[in-house]
Amino acid sequence: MQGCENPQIDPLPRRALQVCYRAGAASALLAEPGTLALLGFGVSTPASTDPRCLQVALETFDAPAPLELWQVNAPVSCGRDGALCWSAGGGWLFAAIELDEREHGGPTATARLAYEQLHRFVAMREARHVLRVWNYLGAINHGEGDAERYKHFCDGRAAGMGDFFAEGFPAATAIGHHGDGRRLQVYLLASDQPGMRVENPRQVSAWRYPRQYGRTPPSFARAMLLPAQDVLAISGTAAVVGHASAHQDDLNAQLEETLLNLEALLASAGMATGFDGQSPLKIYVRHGADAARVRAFVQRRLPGVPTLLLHGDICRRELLVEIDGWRYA
Ligand code: 3EB
Repeated sequence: MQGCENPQIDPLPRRALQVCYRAGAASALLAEPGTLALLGFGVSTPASTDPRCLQVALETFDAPAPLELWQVNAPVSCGRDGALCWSAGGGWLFAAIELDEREHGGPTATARLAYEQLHRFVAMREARHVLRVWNYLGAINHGEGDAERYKHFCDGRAAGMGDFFAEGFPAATAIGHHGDGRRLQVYLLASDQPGMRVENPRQVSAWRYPRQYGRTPPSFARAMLLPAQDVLAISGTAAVVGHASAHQDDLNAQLEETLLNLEALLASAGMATGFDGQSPLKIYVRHGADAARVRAFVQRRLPGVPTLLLHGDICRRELLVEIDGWRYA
């Protein structure tokens, strides 16, 4: 982890959501005012039963494993609703669900159920505008062609969404974890005001991908400008140009292409170029053996940016790396 500079110094504006990586004990971070969510990575982080805590099933290459902290400038309430955990405050909502495919009949039915339950819950809340979703599933590339598990996930996700996103999809990430292969984790950020979707002019919008990538095109926007705040929530971004994967087997070229895509997104959102100490990024690396090269790239090309390196499979087999995160104006 590269450091998150003292995010506590300036008081948060009233509507703000602050995301950063922090070292330290989960209990202390949960006790800070305005903590909406606390995400741990891998098996090494102590689990907590607080509904605001989620243990993400991706191992990190960073030691000690940092925590991702979401904070708002308002009192926070939280609870559980069936398999779902949630917290809310200041017009923001965090909701998470974890399901075991063995109990729900495979990846399609499980993704469908996860999205139906999230959709049902969010629809009852004031914060009903889903801005950003993260999806972590096991063995994402297992199965050939249309039988690949990611394709089944895309089917179930679209079915579970129903017409809830008729006005446009949220920003998203979908990554394969190396934990218990039947465990699906989905968590989201919603708000009481809509955000603004941003697409990447260098890329075909994912929901318009041609048939060769699957029966059901992936249901996500490339990025989302958060409401009432100059913050861009950036979807999983990889070396996809047009609709094709670029630079097969070339890690550095994929990383450079991914940076070009990230810069194109910033431009498309009307933001200045570059990332800085306020803009935490996650970098998903397919092969553990590539982690050192990815870290060297990040130090050279994204100096001073808080980054978290995670071991995860990208939904197209030829893609070695993917980046998502936040850009604060
Ligand atoms: C891509 O550009 C890479 O299925 O939710 C990126 C972000 C990708 C989100 C998803 C997939 C998803 O198509 C893959």
